[in-house]
Amino acid sequence: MKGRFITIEGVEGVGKSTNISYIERFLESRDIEFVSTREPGGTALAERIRDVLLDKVESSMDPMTELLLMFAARKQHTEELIKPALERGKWVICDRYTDSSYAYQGGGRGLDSKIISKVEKLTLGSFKPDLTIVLDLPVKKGLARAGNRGELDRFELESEKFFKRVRATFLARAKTHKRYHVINASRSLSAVQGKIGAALTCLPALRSTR
Ligand code: Z5A
Repeated sequence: MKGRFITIEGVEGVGKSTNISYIERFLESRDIEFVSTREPGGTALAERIRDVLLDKVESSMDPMTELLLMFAARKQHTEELIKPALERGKWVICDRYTDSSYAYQGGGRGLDSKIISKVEKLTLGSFKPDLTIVLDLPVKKGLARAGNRGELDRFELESEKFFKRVRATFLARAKTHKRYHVINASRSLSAVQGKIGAALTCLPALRSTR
């Protein structure tokens, strides 16, 4: 792939959207063409699956159904948008990707990570991000930051315990590979963005711009 694939992860309210805007400005200032996208979603079909996944009417959704819908949306998104953009040399910034499935459907819902890994291999093969930024924040702080945004979706209705398991899974996964950069999102926005900039310049294509 000619472009680079960057994902940004973390529990609710850690500042993913806010910091994606920073990454966009960072790449613009270096004349790097990029596409910003999100999961679940990113294409017309995947956004329709997102609507089902987030709809609180679907309170009886089985965890395995939820996992398969996440990967169905991801497969479509990856083949229709992400890979073609990377092949054209564009960078892709994605708000959540496969690590969220390990954290939410694995850590949160209790599905075995080996099963998730099988579904990942079946749908994506060995395709993975080049860089994954995990924004980390105590769950209470994240929920407080995200609060007051109107009606809650199916995930936002989950308990603090659920989100603590999600956070723990992100942190455990981040220890397994050098593509992860964990950033303390409790700090000021400028401090967080300084760390994100440093993580970006670790990518081979940007090393010379350090
Ligand atoms: N999901 C899943 O289960 N499995 C999967 O495989 C995938 C997803 C891909 C999609 O939600 C849901 O799908 C998600 C997991 C599940 N559910 N949950 N929870 P989403 O990603 O679309 O939405 P979200 O996670 O709920 O994101 P969010 O609430 O929009 O949060 P955010 O983007 O991380 O935060 P933000 O909007 O950038 O910032 C929140 C506020 O904090 C805002 O007012 C900022 O100005 C402020 N902020 C940000 N940084 C700072 C700092 N450093 N200091 C002070 N204030 C700050």
